[in-house]
Amino acid sequence: MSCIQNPDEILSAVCDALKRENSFLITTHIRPDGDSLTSVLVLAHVLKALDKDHWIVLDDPIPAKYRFLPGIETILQVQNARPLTRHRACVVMDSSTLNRIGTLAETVQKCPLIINIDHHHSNEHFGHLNWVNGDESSTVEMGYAVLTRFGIEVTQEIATLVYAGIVCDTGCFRFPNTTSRSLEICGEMIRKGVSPKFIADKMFYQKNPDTLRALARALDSMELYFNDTVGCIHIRKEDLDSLSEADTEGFVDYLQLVPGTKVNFFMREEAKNRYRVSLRSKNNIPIDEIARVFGGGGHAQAAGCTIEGTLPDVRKKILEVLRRRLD
Ligand SMILES: [Mn+2]
Repeated sequence: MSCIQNPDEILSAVCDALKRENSFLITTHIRPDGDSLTSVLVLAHVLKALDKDHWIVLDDPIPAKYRFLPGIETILQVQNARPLTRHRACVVMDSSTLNRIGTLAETVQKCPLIINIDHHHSNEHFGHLNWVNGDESSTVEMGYAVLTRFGIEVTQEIATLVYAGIVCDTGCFRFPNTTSRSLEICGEMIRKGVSPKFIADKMFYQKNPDTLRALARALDSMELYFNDTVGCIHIRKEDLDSLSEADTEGFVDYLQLVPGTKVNFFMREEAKNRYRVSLRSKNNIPIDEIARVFGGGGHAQAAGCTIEGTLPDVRKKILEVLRRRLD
């Protein structure tokens, strides 16, 4: 475990390790999102510029809405990427625990050097080198800091990745993690040729008709609890047709539009008696603590977990934990 605390010192240590080692495995958490995907792709640009052997390997497939990201085709699925053991160093990005990277955790654990780069407050510092800063808007912003430290030219491709990652993790610059620094970086990325409309459309404002029908069914299930401070919606497996988890991402955010709600959640039936729960908090109730009660995690304002049980059971379990927190 590293004992370096100063963010600048740790950034230097990360850069030194990237210069020193020659073969890297780069990975991120399961259910990859815009920040995790852009983070690993930006880091790959750094390693490419340094002329290092590197592979990006993920446990889960890439959701369709992120396939526009430049370089996304270079990301390998774990089953197509064996053998992985020859890598000297492993960079894990945007993942608060080693378990969150899924089946790859076993391979990574055997790696002589694990570099952990993340912005989750709850990060478990599982690396040999841990650059964890909960005040960063996104992990891609940390990747961008590495890139600029090496003086690597920001191409339009890189700019698209950085902008997209920040937009994703700040919810289009709405979440409290939006910093002046993130906006400055995004301004710079626009100067490099990024189209804000193109990226916002790709990530947030393009839905196929099936997704909108599913959204209508989910919203129709809306219930409010505790004097209308907690909202919840759900969707059954049979109403999902072929929709993926990425398609229903953001459904919970519609509950956030109700002014009086403090905490909102969306229960998505994954299998019989198993629900994926997305939680959102509007003020100072750290929702990741609630998710952690059920073995999940995330950020203070946005978190998730998987809970076993029937729909009423799952709802009751969450409401009970929330009741204690809201008192
Ligand atoms: Mn992130």
